[in-house]
Amino acid sequence: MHLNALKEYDEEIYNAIQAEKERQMNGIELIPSENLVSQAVLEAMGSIPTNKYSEGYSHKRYYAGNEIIDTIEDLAISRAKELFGAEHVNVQSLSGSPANMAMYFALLEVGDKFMGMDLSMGGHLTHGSPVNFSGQLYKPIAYGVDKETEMLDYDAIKKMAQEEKPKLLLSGFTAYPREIDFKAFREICDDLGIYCCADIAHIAGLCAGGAHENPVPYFDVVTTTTHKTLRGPRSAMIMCKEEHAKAIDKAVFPGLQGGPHDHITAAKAVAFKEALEPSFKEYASQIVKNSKALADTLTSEGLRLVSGGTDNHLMLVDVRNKGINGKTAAIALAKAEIYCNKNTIPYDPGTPWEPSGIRIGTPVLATRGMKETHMDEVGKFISQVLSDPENDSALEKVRGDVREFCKQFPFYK
Ligand code: DSN
Repeated sequence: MHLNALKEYDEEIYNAIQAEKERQMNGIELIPSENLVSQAVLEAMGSIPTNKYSEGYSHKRYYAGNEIIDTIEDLAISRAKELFGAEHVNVQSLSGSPANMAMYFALLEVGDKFMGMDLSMGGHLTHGSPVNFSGQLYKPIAYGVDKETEMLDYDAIKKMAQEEKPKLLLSGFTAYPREIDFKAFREICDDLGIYCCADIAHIAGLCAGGAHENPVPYFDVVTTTTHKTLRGPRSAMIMCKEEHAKAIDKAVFPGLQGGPHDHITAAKAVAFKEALEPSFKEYASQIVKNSKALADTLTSEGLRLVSGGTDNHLMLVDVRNKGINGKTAAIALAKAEIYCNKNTIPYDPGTPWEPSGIRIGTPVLATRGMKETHMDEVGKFISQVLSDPENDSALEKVRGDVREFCKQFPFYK
């Protein structure tokens, strides 16, 4: 990475950025919402469209000099449409939470009822949590997973929707390890005549790469971040049916945002071009293959996985049979330079701060070129740490092995 001007002008920030790069390269990154962007995406993010103001939309701006920004935004939109089969795309949304806010603003009135997944079962804060605007401005009804199978029970969701009569049913999760039956959600919404929406932030890359069902062509509104499995810059977009295009665009600007971040729009366009390459299909499929292989190793190491396994990029590991909670597990793993996040599991007797599980995933591993065969080693590193989490010298030994292992998979120069 060439950061020459930065190095010369601000050594403290330069050194911190270099140290973060080293950390990312030395360790095993298992946080399923993270990824590593390409050099081309990085370059677009650090480019001069950042200097521009361009309130409004392509070819209808409130500031002069936006003809080239229009080209950038048009390219991002047309590539996103092609990638997901979307009728309309808003690429100005700044991040996942504002994208969901725009979706609610466009389709609901304050005080309306909608159904989303409980945060503690795998939903997101913006799916109706009481501590979030989505739970404060609207009346959220939370559904969860079945207590036995720890999977979505579509009949139960349907029954709840029939009883509660929400105006909108939201699918899409941050900690659900199974493939979502989007068609089942569509059927429930069709029966009740309600909006059918999804937040596919976690699985967007899997949907784009054909490794997972893509709901965009037949859902009303689908939001996503662009930086998770989609492997783009830290941002978001909203895809919808043409009939909702005006309301979505109005909700984003002027409803919620001012000037779009044009350098990030450029980087999104680059990421979408990458995701349209045939190699992205292999990438999406490799994420899932790695995830299943890692799940197999962890299971054979005696760890319990929520729902018994995974169909996507992530899994939830219930660490209680190691006599620890998710917080202790995540801290011990980080000492060995293996990064994950503590996470609640369905019907967790613990708290969000000290939950019973950890959430791990494989998007970064696949980006670094790891295959199923490497997952055995990754799983065994995890198992070694969780079997002896208080033993600092054992963790130090795993850390050394992890560093050696990671040297095989360089990414940033
Ligand atoms: N914070 C993200 C995650 O880690 O899943 C969701 O926005």
